Amino acid sequence: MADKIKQVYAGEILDSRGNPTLEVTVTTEKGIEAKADVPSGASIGSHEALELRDGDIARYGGKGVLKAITNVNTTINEALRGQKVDNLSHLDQRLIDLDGTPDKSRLGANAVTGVSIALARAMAQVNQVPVYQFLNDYFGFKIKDYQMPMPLANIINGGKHADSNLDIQEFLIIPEGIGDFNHRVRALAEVYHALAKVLVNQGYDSDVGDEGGYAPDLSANEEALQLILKAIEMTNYRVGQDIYFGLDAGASTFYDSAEGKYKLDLDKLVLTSEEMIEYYKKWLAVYPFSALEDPLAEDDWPAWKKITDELALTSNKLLIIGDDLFTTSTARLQQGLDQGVANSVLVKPNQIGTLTETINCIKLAQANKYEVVISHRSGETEDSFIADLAVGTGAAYIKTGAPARSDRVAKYNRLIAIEAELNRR
Ligand code: 2PG
Ligand code: MG
Repeated sequence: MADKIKQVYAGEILDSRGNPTLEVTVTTEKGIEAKADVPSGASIGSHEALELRDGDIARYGGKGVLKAITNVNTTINEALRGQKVDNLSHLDQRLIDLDGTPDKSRLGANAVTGVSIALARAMAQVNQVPVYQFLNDYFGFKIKDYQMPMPLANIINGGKHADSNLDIQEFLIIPEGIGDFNHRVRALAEVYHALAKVLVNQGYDSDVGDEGGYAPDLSANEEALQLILKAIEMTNYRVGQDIYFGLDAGASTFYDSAEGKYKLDLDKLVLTSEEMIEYYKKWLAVYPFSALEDPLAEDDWPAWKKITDELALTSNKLLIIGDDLFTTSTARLQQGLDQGVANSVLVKPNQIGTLTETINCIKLAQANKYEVVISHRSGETEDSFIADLAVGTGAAYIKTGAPARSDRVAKYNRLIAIEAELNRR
């Protein structure tokens, strides 16, 4: 007889920034217990689903999540209790219907995401398979040979993720030329440690930002690239063969929508959309880039179209990734597909709510040959679900921070374990 949900329960825990978040537990009548911890963003796209916070300044400065927790423990628990643990999309649809808003603002996207992921884990346990395999089987990806994703690792943090003067949010390294996942992680760690030496030698801080990357004050945004170049050169890895550059500009955070200008305070520049594109092109001519995420603001569609036409089509393999642009929404991704904007999508389950909606976005991207980059949030926990999500959906890339701090390393370690498990098969 099919197992049934006994209880859906949420409690308040802390994320990697020391802010409250939800831990959701699903228990079943046959004794299964599955958990999910919910991540949280800092540079949040305005088209994302709503993360419900209490707003009670006396508790955690207003960031408490007791309302979202109450929604799990009352409305959601009452609706799901007694349901069979066998049809995730059906249960996700119940969550969507219960919420009834376009942005999950009634129940809170944080409540919905936690429940959806905990349900997926419970179903994997019922089927006695790893989570990545459950996702592949249940959602019909038909992957026979699982591939390990290529990591994009943020080793210098700026923007809203660090108390540094960098306008650009994330400076990434991507070990495109390295085959084994295990070795990719080793390369990330070796470059990361070399970068600490470079920073200290030049008298800069080697303290870190929200995603474990260093957070020095620099003289210009481009200096971050120069420092990373030096760091790679100190290792045995070849720049532009083993390791490539990437960035997540997080451009919505320095775009002044009233003026229609990009304001790079550190570089003392106020740029039009066209000039912003030229700014990146100068960097692309010097450093071997393989990924540009959110180079332009979330609703600057004409400029997105221009940068896609100028860069994605001309250069061989440059990922132009929409994060705040697409917010894991099939509607916004479809708009991008219709207009020929970007060629890759960043996927964060809590930007949209349920896992089923997340998978729909992944499938829409894959059907249209857009690359999928599964992503952490800047506020994380030790939950490593996104590692299984990447492998189980055949996503070619994963972005999960520096190879440091447990909240980031948990995902790398889970991927190392998955690779070892696949190699033993
Ligand atoms: C991003 C993410 C993760 P946040 O912009 O890609 O790196 O940041 O979670 O703050 O939105
Ligand atoms: Mg981003």
